[in-house]
Amino acid sequence: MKRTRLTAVRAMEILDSRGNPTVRVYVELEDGTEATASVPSGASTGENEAVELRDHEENRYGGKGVLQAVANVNEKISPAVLGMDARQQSVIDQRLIELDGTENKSKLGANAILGVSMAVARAASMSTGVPLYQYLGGVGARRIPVPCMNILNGGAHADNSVDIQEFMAVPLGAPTFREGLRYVAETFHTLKGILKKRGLSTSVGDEGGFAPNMGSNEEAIEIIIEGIEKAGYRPGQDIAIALDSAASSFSSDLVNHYDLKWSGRGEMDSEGLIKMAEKWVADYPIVLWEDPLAERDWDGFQEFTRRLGDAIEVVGDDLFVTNTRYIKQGIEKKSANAALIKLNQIGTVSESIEAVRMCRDAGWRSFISHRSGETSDSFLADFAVAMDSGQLKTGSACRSERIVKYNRLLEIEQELGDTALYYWK
Ligand code: 2PG
Ligand code: MG
Repeated sequence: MKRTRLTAVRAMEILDSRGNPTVRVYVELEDGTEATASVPSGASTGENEAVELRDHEENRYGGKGVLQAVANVNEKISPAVLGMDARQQSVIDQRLIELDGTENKSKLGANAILGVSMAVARAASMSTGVPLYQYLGGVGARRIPVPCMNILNGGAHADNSVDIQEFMAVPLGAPTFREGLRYVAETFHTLKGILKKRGLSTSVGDEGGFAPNMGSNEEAIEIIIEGIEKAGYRPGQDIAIALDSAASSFSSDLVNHYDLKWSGRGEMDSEGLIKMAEKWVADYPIVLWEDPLAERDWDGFQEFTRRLGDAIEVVGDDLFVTNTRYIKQGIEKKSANAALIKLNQIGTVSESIEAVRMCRDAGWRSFISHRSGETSDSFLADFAVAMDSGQLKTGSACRSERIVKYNRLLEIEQELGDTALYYWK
């Protein structure tokens, strides 16, 4: 009999990749296992995300301290879960949800709750001697996700003249994850050379993608295609392109009014954006488009999916916030054909798994994602393999908080040897 009961649960305040405070949780089990987990933090957040509890004490970290969330772990969550069996993930997560008692985890904070939820999963996997991806995904978990590498940043993630938040290189033609990672890392480096040659900035945005001032969004796509070719790959066949518009960040009413303010292209309605997207999908090798419209623009999403959903993957991020309540609506209304999955948008490992399950049952894809504020925790890599989703985004080929996830995937692939699977669809 494994001795996997929780004997200690505590938290501390650490810094994320932007230098803002976040929560790290430590748990211990009866058998002496010790595990930690650190919680990420977004910048372009959806309004229905679970609440990230911040102290709002202006004289500490500009109000961004998380000492209250830390205290909630130490004083409220710890006494409620001590003695519970770490292998009972869903029971523990349910306990956390009930202890909080609010719709959006605003009482204890999703940052406090998720830290505990992740640390419990990790501790249970360590104690049982099963790697985290297998512990969460079962012995059949052997598909390594295609790394959708964010190589150019704009919007709220950068200080430049590009509206689209993320331009990703998708190595869908590679035979293995290791090769796919090489394809896109080489493209990243080649792109740097092209930008340099043109006198454009090679400084990077929050997720490590370049953030140059381009003449237009189209020019940004074209320079990426040039990078793919110059690196020796065939655009569309070896490496395709994925976009995250994060359109809520340039919509004043979040419904139908958009202003492509960073590029200066100006105002348009949903129909204008959809027409623009149709042209881009016809002109460029785009295979996936996340948040092409704003988070309250359900009609726009529906129309976008009606017109482009057969050609590309349409992903809802701010629209669904990893919440089955909204994903269900999306499935009924055919608002998309995939959901982005971010653990801290919903706040527990079990609810994130539920969101993935709902997608799978509907024939949708799930796209596993980091946040723009990250930590050195590689949990996401194991989670992506466990969820069998076949696709993940975790930033560019620089910044260690991104690379640590890629490196963990390399490890998993090596461990699986010839049994590892890698394919786009
Ligand atoms: C997104 C994410 C992650 P943030 O919009 O998809 O890339 O950004 O974490 O800032 O919400
Ligand atoms: Mg997004």
